[in-house]
Amino acid sequence: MTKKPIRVAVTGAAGNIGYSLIFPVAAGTMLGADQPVILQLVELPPAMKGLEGVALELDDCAYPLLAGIELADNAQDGFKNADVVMLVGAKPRGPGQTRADLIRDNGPIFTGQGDAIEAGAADDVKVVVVGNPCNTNALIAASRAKRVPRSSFTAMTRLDQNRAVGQIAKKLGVTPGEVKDAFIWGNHSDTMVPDVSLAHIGGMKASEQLAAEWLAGDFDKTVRTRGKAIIDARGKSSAASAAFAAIDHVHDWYLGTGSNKLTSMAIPSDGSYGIPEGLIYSFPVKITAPWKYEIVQGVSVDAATQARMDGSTKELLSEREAVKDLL
Ligand code: NAX
Repeated sequence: MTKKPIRVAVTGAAGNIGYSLIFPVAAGTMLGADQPVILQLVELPPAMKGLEGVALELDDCAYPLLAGIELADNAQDGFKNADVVMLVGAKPRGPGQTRADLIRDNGPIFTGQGDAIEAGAADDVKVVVVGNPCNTNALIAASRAKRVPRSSFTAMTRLDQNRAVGQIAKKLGVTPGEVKDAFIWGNHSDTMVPDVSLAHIGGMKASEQLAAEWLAGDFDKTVRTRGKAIIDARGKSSAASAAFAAIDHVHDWYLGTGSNKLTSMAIPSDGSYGIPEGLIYSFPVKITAPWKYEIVQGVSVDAATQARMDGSTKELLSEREAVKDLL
């Protein structure tokens, strides 16, 4: 029997990431090869003409699973009955703009979108925030949608995890699929903490195969600063890799992590590992059932990692302080 379509709303659908994201979603890469989807694509009014062109291309792909395409120039219409909401659209950081300025600039977008989720999305809607600063934007949206459980609001650190896996695979000359259970703590910013303490390749711990000096040096720096390296090389920020990471995030949340025991998701802290409750912080999580995650407990955190995790916490607390009037 054909399954009921899942309604997936995407903001910024005509932007760089959006254009790489919605085609594989329509193809079944995110929610499964037998799962019909209805795309609810949301853009700002000036970008609607471009979005209409994207919709024409979606028609032309004749995706067997695509049960509908709806376009909206506002979140209230765009999020109606949505089962999954992917908040990608946001203003990019302008020249000379600080992170604090960006937070203030983008914050109001996420109050409006949180209100729209509250007003019209499905009761059991699941949300992933990609637009930066994604952790704090997720906090803002969650605080406006009181009807929806906080745990349904997440932010994306999967791109950072994938970058870590990619670096390890390249170093060892294996495929990324052979590298398991690397993850990210903290904020999606350069205070993030890539952690390979649970990682393994071919049944051997990563720490037994990789030099500690490389892990603490080049590896760590490359993962944390990869976004900038891509902007420097392409003249544009990551788009396809970010889109596929968003797909991985939602895929694993719904369908499980496959041969990995865990994945990274920025989620509301429950106080685990001393992270203040409610802060949207990236943890290693295991998926226990469709749309259910649990923080992996018992990871042994050494003093150096703890100090860096505290640094990311401090940054997130100051971001929260900067938007406290929006919460
Ligand atoms: P683009 O500027 O190419 O596209 C953004 C799109 O969003 C535009 O089409 C714009 O019209 C639309 N938009 C803006 N405000 C909107 C609103 N209120 N409602 C609906 N649509 C809206 O940016 P793109 O390269 O696609 O990046 C999007 C966001 O992802 C940025 O905030 C960026 O910083 C963030 N990223 C997050 C990453 C992560 O790992 N969490 C990595 C990649 C990326 O940098």
